[in-house]
Amino acid sequence: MILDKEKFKSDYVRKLMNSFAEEIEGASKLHKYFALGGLVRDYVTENWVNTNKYYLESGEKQIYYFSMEFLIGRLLGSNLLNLGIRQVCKDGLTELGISLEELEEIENDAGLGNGGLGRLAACFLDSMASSGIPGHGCGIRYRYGLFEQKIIDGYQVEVPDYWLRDGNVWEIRKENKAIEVRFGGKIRIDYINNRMTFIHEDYEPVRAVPYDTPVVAYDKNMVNTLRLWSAEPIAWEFDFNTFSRGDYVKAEAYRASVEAISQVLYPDDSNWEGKLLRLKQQYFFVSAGLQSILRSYKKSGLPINELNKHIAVHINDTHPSVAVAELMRILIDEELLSWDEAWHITTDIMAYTNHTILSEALEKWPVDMFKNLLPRIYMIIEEINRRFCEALNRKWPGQWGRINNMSIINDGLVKMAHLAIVGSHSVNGVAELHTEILKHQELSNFYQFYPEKFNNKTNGITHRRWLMKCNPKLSNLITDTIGSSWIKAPIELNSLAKYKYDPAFQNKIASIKKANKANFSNLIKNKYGIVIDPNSIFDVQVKRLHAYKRQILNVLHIMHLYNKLKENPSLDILPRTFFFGAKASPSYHLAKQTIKLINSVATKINNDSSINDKLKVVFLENYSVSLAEKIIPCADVSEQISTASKEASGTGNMKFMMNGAVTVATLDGANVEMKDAVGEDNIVIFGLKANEVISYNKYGGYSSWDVYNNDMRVNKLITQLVDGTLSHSRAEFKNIYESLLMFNDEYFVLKDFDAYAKAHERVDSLYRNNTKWNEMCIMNIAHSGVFSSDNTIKQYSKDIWGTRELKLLPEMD
Ligand code: 26W
Repeated sequence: MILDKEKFKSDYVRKLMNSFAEEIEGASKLHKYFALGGLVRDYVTENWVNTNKYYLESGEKQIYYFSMEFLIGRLLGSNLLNLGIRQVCKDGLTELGISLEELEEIENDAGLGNGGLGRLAACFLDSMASSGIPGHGCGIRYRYGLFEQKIIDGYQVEVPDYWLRDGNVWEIRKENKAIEVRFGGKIRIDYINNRMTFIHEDYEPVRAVPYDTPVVAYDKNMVNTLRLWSAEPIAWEFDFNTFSRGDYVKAEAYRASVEAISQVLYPDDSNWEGKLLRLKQQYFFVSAGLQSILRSYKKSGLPINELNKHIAVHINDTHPSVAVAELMRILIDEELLSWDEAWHITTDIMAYTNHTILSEALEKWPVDMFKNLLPRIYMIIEEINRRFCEALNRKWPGQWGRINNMSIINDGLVKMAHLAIVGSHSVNGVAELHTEILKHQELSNFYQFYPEKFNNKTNGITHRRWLMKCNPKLSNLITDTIGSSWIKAPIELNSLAKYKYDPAFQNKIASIKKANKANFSNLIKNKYGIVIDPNSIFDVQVKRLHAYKRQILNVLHIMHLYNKLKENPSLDILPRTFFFGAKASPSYHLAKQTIKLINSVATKINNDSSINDKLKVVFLENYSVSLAEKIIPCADVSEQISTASKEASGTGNMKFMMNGAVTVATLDGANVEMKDAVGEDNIVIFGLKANEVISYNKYGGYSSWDVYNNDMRVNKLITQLVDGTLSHSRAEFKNIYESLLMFNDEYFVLKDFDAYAKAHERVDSLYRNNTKWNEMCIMNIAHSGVFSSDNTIKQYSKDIWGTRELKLLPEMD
C-alpha cells in the first residue's frame, strides 16, 4: 500500500488518542504497541472486506486448511513487511520518538503449535495469500498456547502461556457467525417422507464462536482469513429463584466442561480424560469449520452438488480427519443427498497430508469413547468402513490379515489415518524420501490399493519471514546484488551463484553474519549473563526435543571434544559455541532428562577455564518462533542429525540454509533434497542411510554394546553419564544411559557417533579456509529458493486443490 510518512504520523497519534485517551508522552509501551497494531489492522480492513465479498460473489474456488496447530509467532513485523510500509512506519515512529523494534518485541507470540507441523501451517497461510490463492486457515483459539519453558537448575519447568493476557489486536470476534456443535446423546432413526432420517437427541450443545485474523498478502490487495474457534456454553437464562442449587452446580459443570475444549493446546492425553478432550477438540473445530463453510456457500446461491467445484478442504495430519465423516453427515442428514452423491463430493473435497511416520502421531480412538461422544459420526464411519472393506475383499478376496490391517475400525480402535486416506482424493508426504517410505513401508497396502492418490509435496518456508523479516541486512545485500525480482520469484536467488568467487561479495556475506552474531552475543550477555565470543563458530540445533532428532548425539560429541581438550589442552580446534533450543513434551521423561544433560554439560564446560574458552554451550530458554528469527541468521553450522528415515521433512533445515548456514546432516527428510540442490560439496553429510536403518529395524544386526566395547571414546562418554562427572546424583542420567545400552540404542546414536565426529572434523577444516566457507554459504543461499513455501503451495494448488492464483482482486465498488 502507499502510505505517506506525515499521514502515518497523524493516523498514529489519533489512533493512540482514540484507543487509550493518551498522548505519546504519557503512553505506556504496551499502549503504543496496541495503537500501532490497531492502526495496521485498520489499514487492511477494507481489502479484507473486499476480498471476502469477491470470494462470495465470484464463486472462486477456496481452500480451507484445517489444522490443530497454527504456530504463527508475531504478526506486527510480517504485516508491515507484506503491506510494504515497514520503513515508512519506522521513520515516522522515530520522528515521534518511538522505536519500532521495541514495540515489535512487546507482541506475545501466538504459540498455537508444537513444532514443524504448526509452523508449516503458518508459512502456508502466508504463501497462499501472497500467491493470490483464495485459502484460509481453520483451527482452535486456544486460551493457552504451548507452555512457556523456564530452565531452573538445568531442568525444564513449564509455565502456562497465557498469550491473550494483554489482548490480541489482530483478531475480530464474530459473534454473529457462531455455530452450534453437538456432543454425546443418542440417535433415533425415523422415516420422514420415505427417507431414513437420523435424529440426534439428548446431546450436549456447545457454542463455537469464531475469531478471525487477517492474513495479509505481500504486495497484493488480497486478505485471506485465519478463523480460530472458541468454545462457549450455549447461553442459558440463569434465574436464582427458579433454579435449585443442584441446577446451579450442573450448569457450572457444563460451563467448565465446555470451556475446557478451547482452553489449552495439547492437554496431556496420557489418560482417558485427556484423550476424550482431544477428540472433543478435533470434532469441535472440524464441525464448526465445515458448518460455517456450508453456510457461506449456501449464501452464494450455488447448488449443493457443485460444492466440490468451489471448496477444497485440507486435512493437516490425522488430527482433523473426522472432517471426512462430518462432511458426509452434513451432506446426507442436512442437505439430503444420497450416500453416493455425498461420498463423491466429500472425497473430491478432502485431501490429507501425513507429517510423520512415528506411530504416536497417527491417532486412534477407543471405539467406546468415539461412539459415546459422536454417535452419528461413528455410524457414518462404520458405513464408510463396511463399503471400504467390501472393496478390499473384491480386490484381494479372502486376504483377511491384510483387510483387517487396513480397516478403519479394528482392535477396538478407530484409526483416523485410515479414515483420512479412504476419504480423500490425495494423500501426500512432505519430502521425497518420506513419501517413498509411506508408499513402500508404512502405508504400502494403501498405496497398492490407491496408487493414484499418493503424491509428494516437499515442505517449504516463507522467505518473507525467514529471510526478509528476520535477516534484513542479508535481504538488502541480495537485492543490491541481483535486483529485487527474487522477492516474488525466490527461485531467482540462484543468480547469487555467479558471485560465489567474488571476494567483495564474499566479504559482505561474512560481515553480515558477523554483525548478526555480535548482536545476538549482546542479547545473550544481557539475558543469561553468558559471555560468548562472536568470532567462534556458532553451531546451532533448535527444534522440538525428541529422541529421534538426536540432541543426545550432539551433546555426547560436545563432551567428546571437551574430553579431548582435557587430555591435550593445546589441541588445535577452532573455538565453537554450541546453541540448543528445545521444548520437551511435559510427560516425555527422556526428553526432559536430555535438557538437563545439555545444561549439566554446559555448566561443566562453561566454568572450566582450563579449556581457554574454546568451547561454550548455551541452552536457549523457551525456544519459539521469535527466538528462531533471532538465532537462525547467526548460525554458521546447522545441525540436522535425525536418525535417517525418522524426520518426515524438517523445515528448520531450510531456514538455516536460506540464511547461509552450512548444514551437518544425515540423509533424512528434506536434507536429501537440500543436498541435491546445493551439491554435496556445500553440505556435510554423515551417518546411516534410511534403507540401512530400516533394514536394521527389520532384520536386526546392530548391537550398541559392540560400539561401547570397541570404541573407547564412546565407552568413556557413556561411563561419564553415570559416574558422577556431570551430576552428584549418579542416577540423574540413568534413563539416557539405559536407552543407549540396555535398550540397544533405538535411534543409532552410538552407531553414528564416529561418522558424526568425522563430519565435525570436516567442518573445522572447512571453516579454517575462509574463502571456501564463504563460497559454501553463498551456494546455500543461492539454492534455497526452491524451498520457499510459495513454490510448495503452488504445487498443492495446482495438483491437489484446483484453486487459481489471482493476480489482484478487481477493484470493488
Ligand atoms: C499427539 C499427536 C502428535 C504427535 C506429534 C501431534 C503432533 C506431533 C508433531 C508435533 C507433528 C510434527 O510437527 N511433525 C513435523 O511436521 C513437519 C512439517 O511437515 C515436518 O517437517 C517434520 O519432519 C515433522 O516432524
